[in-house]
Order: sequence, then C-alpha cells, then structure tokens
Amino acid sequence: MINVAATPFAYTFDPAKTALIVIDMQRDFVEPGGFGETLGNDVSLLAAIVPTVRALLDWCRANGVLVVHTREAHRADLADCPEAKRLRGNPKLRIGDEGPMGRILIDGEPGNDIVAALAPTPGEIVIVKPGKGAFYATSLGEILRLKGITHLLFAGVTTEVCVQTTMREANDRGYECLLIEDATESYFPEFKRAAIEMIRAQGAIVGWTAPMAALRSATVVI
Ligand code: TIU
Repeated sequence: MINVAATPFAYTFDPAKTALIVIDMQRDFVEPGGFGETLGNDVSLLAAIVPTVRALLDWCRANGVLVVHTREAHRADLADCPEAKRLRGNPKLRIGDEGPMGRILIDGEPGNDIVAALAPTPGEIVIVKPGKGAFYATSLGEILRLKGITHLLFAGVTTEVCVQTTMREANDRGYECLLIEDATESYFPEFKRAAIEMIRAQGAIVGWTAPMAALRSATVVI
C-alpha cells in the first residue's frame, strides 16, 4: 500500500487496484486551432502541465498502476453529438467544422490526438467519450470493474469541466479518487482553485487532492 500526504487527509492505495485516468490531454484543448481555442480560450495555460502529467504517467507506469487515457470526441457523422452541444454559444468553429488540425473534436482527426509527449504506450487503454464525464456512454466503468480497480488517480483538462465531472461520476460509483493538483489545469485559474477546494471540502466529499511531489515522496505502508 502507498500512503500519500494529501488534502484533507492521507490517501492510501494499492497500485494493483488503482488506475490513472488522464483526461483529454488532446491537441483540441492544448494547442492553438482546436476546440478549446474556438471557444475563446487562451490554450497556453494548459500546455504548461504537460511535463507534470508526463512525470505522473512515468510514475504510474513504473509502479504498476493501470493507465487509462480519455479523448473527448464525436463520430465523423456527428450522430453522437447532441445538437444542444453543437449549437451552444458562439464559437469561431463548431464541432465537426474543418479547422487547422482537421475537423473540430472528431475522432481520428489530427487535432483529436493526445499530445505527443503524453502518447499512450501499446496496451494502455484509450476511452473515446462524447460527453464531459468519462463514464457517460463509454465502457470505462465495465473495464475498471473487470480489472478490479477501486482507486483512481486523476490528471488532465480542464479541471472544472471534464476532470471534475468524471471525478464526480467516479465518486458516486464508489471509487476513492485523488486529483494530482499540478497535473490538471483550467483556462480559468480561479476555476481550478475553486474546483480543487470543492472536491476536497467537507472531508473529501468528492475526493482528495495532492501535488505530484507528494506522490513522488509517498511512503510504502503494510
Ligand atoms: N471547455 C472546457 O473547459 N472543457 C471541455 O470542453 N472539455 C474538457 O474539459 N475536456
């Protein structure tokens, strides 16, 4: 068992029963010309966490933690994209429109690739999800159940949208969830701060949070 100095109190997990869920570290959100930028966001903030997410991936790979990546994506025919989502707001380009990295938020397009530094290695699980939460309309829950997973570590973007939604879905399904604070980011720093606070408030009502350094210096307990 591994014991992490987390907030609001220590988080203990068995690596063999734990999965890392890396949420949507895809070019659509992290690089200029993708979905994130079409929504009016400055994407440079998100690129800054790539080295920390890579360090977390390497730690999990070295310590026998199951690695799961997600991508937010829709079918090329948009059959799984609600009109309410496609027509929401006033973006420069809508889901399915042709952008500089291919069609916006469409599975298989260059912009939908996970950024090169965080590319899945052979055998790692990639979940393609049409919603913000990774359990909605995917096989994630079934895969975690079949692998006997009880604990989830979280990283990725954005903290208050897809990461928080997925953590809440996971918490309601009975998983013990730890968010790595410096391996997640938002286009809005104040939203990241608030999401972290609300996740760990009330005695870890949604889950725990800890910086990557706390995982690196975690102690092994019997
Ligand atoms: N816009 C925004 O903050 N996020 C998303 O649309 N998707 C994810 O968080 N992945």
